[in-house]
Amino acid sequence: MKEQLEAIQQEALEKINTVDNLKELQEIRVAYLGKKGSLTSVLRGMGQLSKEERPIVGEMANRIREAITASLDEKKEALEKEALEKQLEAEAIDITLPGRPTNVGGPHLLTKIVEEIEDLFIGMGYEVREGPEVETDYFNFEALNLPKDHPARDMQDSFYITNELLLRTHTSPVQARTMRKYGGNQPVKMICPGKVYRRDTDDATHSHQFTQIEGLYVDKHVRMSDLKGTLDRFAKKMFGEERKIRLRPSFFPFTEPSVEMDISCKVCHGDGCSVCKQTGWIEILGAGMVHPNVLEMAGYDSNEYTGFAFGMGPERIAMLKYGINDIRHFYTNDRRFLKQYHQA
Ligand code: 2NL
Repeated sequence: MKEQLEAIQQEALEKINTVDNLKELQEIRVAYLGKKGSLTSVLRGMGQLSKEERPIVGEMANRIREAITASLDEKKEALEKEALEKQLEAEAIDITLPGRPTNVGGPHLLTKIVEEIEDLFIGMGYEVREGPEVETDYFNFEALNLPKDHPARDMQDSFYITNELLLRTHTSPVQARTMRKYGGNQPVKMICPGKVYRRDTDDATHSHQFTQIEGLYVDKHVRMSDLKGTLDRFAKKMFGEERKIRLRPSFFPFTEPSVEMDISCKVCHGDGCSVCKQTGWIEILGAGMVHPNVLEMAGYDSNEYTGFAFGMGPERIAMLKYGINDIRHFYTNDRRFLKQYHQA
């Protein structure tokens, strides 16, 4: 019986040694130590042994059972560890891979230019006002000294919605509305940025929809020199303190006298080059003293109140400032264009 037990031990330990998976290991456990296992069935035969032999064989059987159990447990632990390591390796994440780049957006160049201009005038005491893009014929034309038969109405072909409603062709109606609201007895100092619409064929310098910023300052004793000083400050802040301005006589139905403002050319400093078309000057905006008719229609006594107004196109300002040669870049939203003007 002792030999039998020893043979079982040796056989079990060898099998445990060579097994390479948990399933077979469990089968070995059952085959030797289970209810019908070989060690168990040998022990069942212990009743046939003599009294002297029984404790010796019993002690031996216990030792063998412990040895097999220990070996099984050790192997189980080893196999489990191996399986865990394999799993961890298979599920490993390579943290050295570079991450996916995130695209960070930013304000459109036009938005930034408009805000820069706004800030500049806020600094001079102006308030920023907005108004409707669908306007009445009255506020878009009539209130700005452009009566129904005025030839200037043909000058700017408009998008009409009904006989009385159209897409505004300039932001002046916002100013006309504001003057009307202040009732003719309070000063007005405002700028109005916004989208405007004209029936134009789009090309490098024309767009059927573009942006305008107009400014208006109405008070007692507002003079042409106030306009000139304000525009000079604006031009130098926007384009550089070394820039000069000049005013040329012009015509707008809503201002009298009317002027156009040029800034000195940055490229040639007045000598003449291709940027300024050999003139040394670049046109920036239109302006003038508010026409008495416009003041009177808004309820102001034009003998007591005077004012100046100006209008500019932020697209043009941005094009000059950054050397952009096509206004359509502002509206086609090619990211290669847009991303040049914001930091990621
Ligand atoms: C230009 C010229 C201008 C105005 C706009 C204005 C508004 C009121 C009264 C008088 Cl309510 N004038 N606006 C005046 C002169 C010129 O714009 O070339 N804009 C791009």
